[in-house]
Amino acid sequence: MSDAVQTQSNPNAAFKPRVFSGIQPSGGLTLGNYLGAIRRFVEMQESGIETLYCMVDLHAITVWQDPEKLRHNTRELAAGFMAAGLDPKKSILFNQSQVPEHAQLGWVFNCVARMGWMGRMTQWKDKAGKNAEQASLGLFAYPSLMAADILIYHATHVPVGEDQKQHLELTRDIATKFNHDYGVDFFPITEPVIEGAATRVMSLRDGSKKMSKSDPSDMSRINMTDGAEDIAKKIRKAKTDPEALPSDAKGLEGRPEARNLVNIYAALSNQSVEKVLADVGGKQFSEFKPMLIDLAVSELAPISTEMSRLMNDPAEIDRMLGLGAQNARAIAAPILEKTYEIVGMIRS
Ligand code: AQP
Repeated sequence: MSDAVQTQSNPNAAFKPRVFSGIQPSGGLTLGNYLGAIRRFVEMQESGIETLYCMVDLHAITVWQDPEKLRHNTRELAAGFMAAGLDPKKSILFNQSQVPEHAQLGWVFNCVARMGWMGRMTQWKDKAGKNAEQASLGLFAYPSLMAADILIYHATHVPVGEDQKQHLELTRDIATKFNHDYGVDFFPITEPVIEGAATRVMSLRDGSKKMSKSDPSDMSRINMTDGAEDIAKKIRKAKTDPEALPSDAKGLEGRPEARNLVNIYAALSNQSVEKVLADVGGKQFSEFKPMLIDLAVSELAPISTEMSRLMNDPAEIDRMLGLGAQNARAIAAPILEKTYEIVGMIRS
């Protein structure tokens, strides 16, 4: 069992350990998704806990998606999952819209969650910006559907990047309020698993902004489909400062771009930041960047090659997603039925 699952205090002793997480097919996968989420997904899969990983297409349409691109991105995300080591024989891999119980439980949670809770979400504020009146209702209610994604499986642990911490807290609030309102102990209080040197990979152009698949600048991110040349170009052009690298983590304070590249190096090489700085401290970026390029290419190129191989057979990806959805529904359907019974719906 994963250390993260074992060592955290367990308010969910009555629930079987189960891991759920999802990624939006709202663009191509980035190095941020890979280091912050997918690598952790693979570790948890290999630890023997039951794992479900979802392409959350219903979340993706909270902002406009071209239908053909959405279909392509969903298949590409499935290919990325498998190329990075997720195995449909070990994990349940599926897309959200094929499991209607997510949206059905999401509606119940829309009636449990409060408007004020949603309005405080920083991702809502960032994405809706000053134009909240024009944002979709779905974007506002996004965290309620996310709570349903997790709780429809009674998932006890959710591996995510740092940016999702607030949404996970809200999931816990929804579970707590539901349990309290109906006088039950039905939903677990899910634990986020946020670990590693790269829980928040930053933009290569601006160390204060998260690396994101929807950033308008392609130079801000490394895509999991980028070839060696693009990876090298983006790292060579990544913003830095004129100082040499420090030899301890304290020396990265106030240097967000330097910190980001060191964190990426540490995560890709499975070393601590301290160990990396002990080795590279005193080097200029002109020396460090080629080291990072070699490492990133050697780690990412095989994944991108495998993704394109898998993308040559979209029918096989669709078949795999269909099977995954059936397996997911086998867990979700009884939990939805029980939820409906608890809230007083007639089931005949
Ligand atoms: N930069 C990042 N560093 C570490 N982890 C990250 N994640 C995303 N960006 C980083 C983690 O990846 C998982 C999937 O995220 P998502 O696609 O559902 O939504 P997101 O967090 O909004 O990701 P993006 O790339 O920024 O997508 P867009 O641009 O569409 O909003 C999550 O676990 C997230 O923490």
